[in-house]
Amino acid sequence: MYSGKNAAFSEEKMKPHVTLVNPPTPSGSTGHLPFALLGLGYLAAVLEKNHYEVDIVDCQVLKLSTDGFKSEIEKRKPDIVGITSTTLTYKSGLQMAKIAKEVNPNCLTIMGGPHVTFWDDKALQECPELDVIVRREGEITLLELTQRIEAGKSFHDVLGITYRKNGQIVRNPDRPYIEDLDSLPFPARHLWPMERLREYEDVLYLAASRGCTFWCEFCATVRMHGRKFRMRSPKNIVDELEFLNKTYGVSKFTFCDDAFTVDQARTEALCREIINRKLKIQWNCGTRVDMITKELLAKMKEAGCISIWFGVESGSQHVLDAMKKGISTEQTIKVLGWVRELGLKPVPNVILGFPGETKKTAWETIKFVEKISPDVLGFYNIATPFPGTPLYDLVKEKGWLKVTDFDKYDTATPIFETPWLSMKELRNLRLQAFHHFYLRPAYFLDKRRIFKLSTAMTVLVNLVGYMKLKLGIG
Ligand code: B12
Ligand code: SF4
Repeated sequence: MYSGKNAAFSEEKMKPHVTLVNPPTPSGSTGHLPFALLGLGYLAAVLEKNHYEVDIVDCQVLKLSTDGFKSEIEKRKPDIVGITSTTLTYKSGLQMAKIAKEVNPNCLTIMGGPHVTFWDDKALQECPELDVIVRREGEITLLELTQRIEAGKSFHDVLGITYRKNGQIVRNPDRPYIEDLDSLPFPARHLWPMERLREYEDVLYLAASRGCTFWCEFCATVRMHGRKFRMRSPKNIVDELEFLNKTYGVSKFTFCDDAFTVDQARTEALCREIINRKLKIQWNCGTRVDMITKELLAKMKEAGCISIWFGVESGSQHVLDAMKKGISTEQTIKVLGWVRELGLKPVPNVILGFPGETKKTAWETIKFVEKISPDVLGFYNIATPFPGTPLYDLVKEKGWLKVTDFDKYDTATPIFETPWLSMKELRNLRLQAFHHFYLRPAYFLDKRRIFKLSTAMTVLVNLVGYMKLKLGIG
């Protein structure tokens, strides 16, 4: 266990070396193409700005095995190892902490991110090799921890951390959110092998805001980033776009915000800034159907927006209301219609299996999605009770939780069972949803794709899946 004081630093006044780590995803889980994570990128940028030596080991980008990670740590010899984790990467993150301690028992191991923020005490109980949990936003907390280590001082009063003191777990008060997001430097993307990342996908990710004013039952954002929409200034965002465009020659961008257009006036100002600076870029974003107008959509298109993810979630009003989503199916139909009319691509994101869902409501959703978006499918996610969400509290309280292995929390695996829908039924419904979408004549006879190999492959895979499900195999 870490004592909280590091004599070596106070005597020699050395600058601590920090290594930030993105752990691997569990094998078999559905993955996204790797990219420079914004959370780690911001943490690194703040440390660099304060003249600390920092590097990043992204196990997903480098495809590192446990041994590979160990030799990276042996080579870099960090004094502080900071690991990020979602629920899905939590267990592999603990493994990374163990390895770091094995290589150097004197290093300080820290974990942060949207899982351990709500699993802080349990993480410290489950992993003796983990010294500190940083809850919620981490930039200032990690900086203060590093400064304390450098000065050889105790970090026990640093806000926003959970740690051990005399064998007891102590949770310090929360740190207030960073109100002025413009004060943050741009994420330190240069610490990733950018050329290699661009071979996967020539798109860069950025975020214009943090937090959300809504509070959907399945979402962790509000407890994580606050029930308030904090947005960077249009100038600051476009400065970053321009910088990325000039530095990396990239012209395609994805905004990672949960609900990009919550502040519609600012979104409009952002679009004007992009247009005024004559940036030749294309971008996409995600938002809610009740936070957008036809005029704003037109402005977004003019500024380079090409597609928008929508949290459609369900085609059943009953389920939408249970989710406390605060939107109606009519709103979704209307807004996705505008999006198409303007020549933008709407991508619906859907959740199946929320408490209250029945086979009937799930089929309402499947048909609804095919109606509002006959040619593009976002994702059929399984409702997953991530710690920190109201859904997690509900599922625990009702005794419905069946799967506690976080490696399975990939939103493709049923985790809980309700009186209305069994896990087997839910698993099958999700598969049927994909089969139904891709095996419709309207999909594979579509003029734009009928002779494409990728269409033939998609249809074939779904046909095989459909047959297997019918025959009860696999
Ligand atoms: C971009 C994004 C992705 C990207 C990148 C994921 C990633 N690891 O960052 C992709 C597309 C890969 C992705 C995939 C998934 N995602 Co996602 N994603 C997001 C999204 C929209 C933005 C993340 C982001 O960049 N935020 C901005 C940065 C600044 O915030 P941050 O990442 O939280 O980092 C800060 C703090 O957490 C903290 N911190 C983080 N790490 C560390 C480490 C240390 C050492 C310290 C000190 C602090 C610290 O400090 C950072 C700076 O303030 C968030 C929602 C959100 N608003 O955060 C969901 C979110 C993270 N995703 C979520 C989910 C569920 C998933 C998937 C399971 C979905 C799926 N169907 O596959 C997968 C799992 C991926 C995985 N490998 O684990 C959930 C996570 C819930 C949970 N408890 O795990 C979130 C919170 C969405 C939600 N509303 O519930 N996702
Ligand atoms: S799902 Fe989207 S709209 Fe709902 S609370 Fe989360 S971020 Fe906000």
